[in-house]
Amino acid sequence: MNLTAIIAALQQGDLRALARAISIVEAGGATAEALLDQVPLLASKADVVGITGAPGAGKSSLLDCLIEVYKQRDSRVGVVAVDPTSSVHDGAILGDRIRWMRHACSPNVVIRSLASRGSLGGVSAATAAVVRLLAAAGCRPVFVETVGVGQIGSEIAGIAGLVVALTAPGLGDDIQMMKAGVLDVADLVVLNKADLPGASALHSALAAELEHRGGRIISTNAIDGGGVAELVGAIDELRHAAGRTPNGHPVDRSRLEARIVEHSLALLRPRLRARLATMANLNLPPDDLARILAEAHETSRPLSNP
Ligand SMILES: Nc1nc2c(ncn2[C@@H]2O[C@H](COP(=O)(O)OP(=O)(O)O)[C@@H](O)[C@H]2O)c(=O)[nH]1
Ligand SMILES: [Mg+2]
Repeated sequence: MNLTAIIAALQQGDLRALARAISIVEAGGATAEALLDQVPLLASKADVVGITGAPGAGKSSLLDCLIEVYKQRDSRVGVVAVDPTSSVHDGAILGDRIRWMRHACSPNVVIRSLASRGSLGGVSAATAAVVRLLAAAGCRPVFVETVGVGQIGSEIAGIAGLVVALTAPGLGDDIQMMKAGVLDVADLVVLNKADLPGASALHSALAAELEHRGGRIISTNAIDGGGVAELVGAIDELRHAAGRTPNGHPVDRSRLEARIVEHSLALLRPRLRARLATMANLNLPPDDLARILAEAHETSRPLSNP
């Protein structure tokens, strides 16, 4: 099958063609580029919902509940689980596979795990490409699970139109840390493990913080499904709202800016790394090197003001 035929088949919803296309994209190189050139861009980023949070917060468990709801609907649901810390053979991804196995025979569910140990700069590019393939094959929405630690967590904002940040009691994921990172790009905050001690105090503290920002918090229990209906309602509402606003985002300006910055960083990171690799000595203080790198980048590509 040539690339055009693969894409035509996947757009008809052919799962084997989809699997084939994903393998090509994962292998990378010129064939991957040629294939992606022919895949339509996402019509609306509101069709991509990012679920981010620290390891162990319950992202995969909660996604299991969400898949159960969304697979009952007319459209297909997609899940892309990205774990930059594991390889496909590691426990984390294997655990997700087993957990999600009960959905595997449903023609309405497409699940894909991506492992990308050691190539942080590549996480968003590979993920974005696979997400586009799933969307082209009719998945609405595509959920993307990413480990929300530092940069990787906020990179999701460049891919997803809607970002759900997950936390749970006892993760040491305190509010100061969330404020410094993921709260800026989250459209919805979920406090999972609502059954655990400390959950209601954490809920109140997060709610107080979010009140300033106009954000919303929902408590869930991924084990018994508590709060899942409310979460689905909120996700649907935000996706619907996103579809109606001219710029496709239901967010205020500061969040939009945070999102654009994250996306730009994701694009710049590999270029800066490549540039750094060509620099002869790295003995200067890191701050000076960073400044030199940033200035060199600025002068090599003047910003035009459209
Ligand atoms: N008590 C409790 N445990 C949960 C809940 N959600 C998930 N867990 C457990 O927390 C652990 C980590 O969950 P997992 O979904 O793998 O987290 P992830 O790393 O964020 O994907 C697992 O042992 C789950 O069974 C919950 O709502 N309550
Ligand atoms: Mg997980």
